[in-house]
Amino acid sequence: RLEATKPAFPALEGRHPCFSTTAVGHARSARLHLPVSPGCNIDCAFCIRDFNRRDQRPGVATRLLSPDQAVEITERALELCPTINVIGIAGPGDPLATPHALQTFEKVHARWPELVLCLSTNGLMLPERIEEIAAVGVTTLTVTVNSVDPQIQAQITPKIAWQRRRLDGIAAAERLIANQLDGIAKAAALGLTIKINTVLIPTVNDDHIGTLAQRVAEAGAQMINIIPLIPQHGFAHLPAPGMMKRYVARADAEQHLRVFTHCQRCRADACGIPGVSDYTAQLYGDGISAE
Ligand code: CLF
Ligand code: SF4
Repeated sequence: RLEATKPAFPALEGRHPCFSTTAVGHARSARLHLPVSPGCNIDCAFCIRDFNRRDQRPGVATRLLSPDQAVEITERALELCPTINVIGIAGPGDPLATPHALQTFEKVHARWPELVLCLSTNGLMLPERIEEIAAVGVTTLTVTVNSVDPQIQAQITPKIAWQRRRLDGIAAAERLIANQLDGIAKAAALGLTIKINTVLIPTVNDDHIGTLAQRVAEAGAQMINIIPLIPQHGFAHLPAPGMMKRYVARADAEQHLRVFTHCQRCRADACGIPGVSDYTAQLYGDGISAE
């Protein structure tokens, strides 16, 4: 595989665990997730957001932090784990549904300009906020795109909140997909490095991965991460995709994009090298109180 020898993103190789593409690059540096974004503006059928110390999955954090508390946590995390190079915001809700994520990035960037800032979003607000995202110093962007076909997307995200109104079904799906592709194109034009996260959902989007990868690549994405479904909530009745389904999905995606294969389905308050070290319990052990 290409990944084993040649970095796809030389400036990020060994500096970003999710944008390194050589065999050793992923385990060289750590990321800290700051759980500052409580709410969401869409409703994915597989998503349960929660605050607990137990679950190892996206959408979960120990507690919510204010932007100022996030700066304090960053300070503590950098002492605990000096290999942190990346500050990510990935929830527990959508980082663009509330203003806290960009306020936090601004504060972190002013204090530690050398750290890479990484944003993960569903993309609904991306076209509207992309200038601001780039201005606060974010350089790596992940957009979760689970389908580019409204018929499929309507099953995955049956409703969204858009311009103070609720959209359902196909109308919701069309708006979300259009904003995601437009947002990706705008982010690419501003020079951000863009990864797509796609949740692989058996019987729903598993035959659609090649088409999806082609469309997001055309829009300007450079990499894709296929994340196996955790069957829960509205998709609790579906099986998690087996090894063969994951292999086929990655092979389909690889026709169009670099495929990231080291994802650990991180919590929204993760701290350390994904899959290697975890400082979250130490970080939240005492001190900073809930909002
Ligand atoms: Fe965090 Fe995501 Fe940035 Fe990485 S995680 S915001 S791109 S710094 Fe990475 Fe974790 Fe997988 Fe995400 S392993 S869940 S892909
Ligand atoms: Fe959950 Fe993210 Fe979907 Fe919002 S966009 S419902 S936080 S998975």
